[in-house]
Amino acid sequence: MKAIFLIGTAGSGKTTFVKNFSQWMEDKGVDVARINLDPGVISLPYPADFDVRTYVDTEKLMRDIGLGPNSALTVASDLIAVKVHEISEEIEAMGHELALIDTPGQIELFAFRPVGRAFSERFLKGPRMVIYLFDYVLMLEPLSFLASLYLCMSVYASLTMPQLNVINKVDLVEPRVVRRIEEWYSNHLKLYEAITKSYRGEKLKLGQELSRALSLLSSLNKPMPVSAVTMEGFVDVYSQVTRILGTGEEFSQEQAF
Ligand SMILES: Nc1nc2c(ncn2[C@@H]2O[C@H](COP(=O)(O)OP(=O)(O)OP(=O)(O)O)[C@@H](O)[C@H]2O)c(=O)[nH]1
Ligand SMILES: [Mg+2]
Repeated sequence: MKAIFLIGTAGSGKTTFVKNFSQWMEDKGVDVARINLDPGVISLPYPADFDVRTYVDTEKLMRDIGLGPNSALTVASDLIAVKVHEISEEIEAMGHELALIDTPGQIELFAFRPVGRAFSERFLKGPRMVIYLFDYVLMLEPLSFLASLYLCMSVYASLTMPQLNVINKVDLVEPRVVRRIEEWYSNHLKLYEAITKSYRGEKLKLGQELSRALSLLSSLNKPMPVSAVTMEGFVDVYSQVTRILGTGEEFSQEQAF
């Protein structure tokens, strides 16, 4: 079974994306399993074929060990990491073609803890990839745009799976904002100019330094605009997913992006 992990900052739309993209793919005849790996979610808007909350109970961890909500989630995340084999066998036995996997709101709980490494290396038998969701709301200012790119790159560095980067919630922003963000991404000089216009002092210095290092991020694919709500961009996402997962062969950087 092939695997797609949805990763992104809190509220970026991972769960909505899993709900609507799985439905969209099913309508195209793809046999999709909806997998919830978020131990902290209260309710899900899609019928999960597998729900990690059957393996770990975050509220019980809070009650029994006296943990606060965030440390209970980190313990839950580490408990899931040691169960990767068991979870993988259970899902593989369902015999679906593709697993679409929802991950926790706090990005670090999955991407930067042992669970991320375990799932990126040992989950299911088929090829795996990440769809990384940027959120337009966090990319409107030059410095927050840069912070978003560096976070995306950190996820790639941590998991080293082929990563398709998309910017979600395009339905909420005006076309000129979409164009501006595309321009900052493709033309570093434009971003440098925006930084120079927007900031003074330490922020200006930091922005200039960070934008100079942008060339280091050239291995990131240019993020595609999508909307998990209106489904705009799903066709393009699907064609990239097919390209990346299609062959089932070992991926190389060139194949991935
Ligand atoms: N307009 C619009 N709203 C969206 C889109 N995607 C998600 N949302 C909204 O954003 C909010 C958060 O969406 P979720 O799907 O719960 O986001 P998430 O990343 O799973 O959130 P956490 O798991 O809490 O991190 C909800 O109110 C969604 O309806 C989108 O493409 N467009
Ligand atoms: Mg969610």
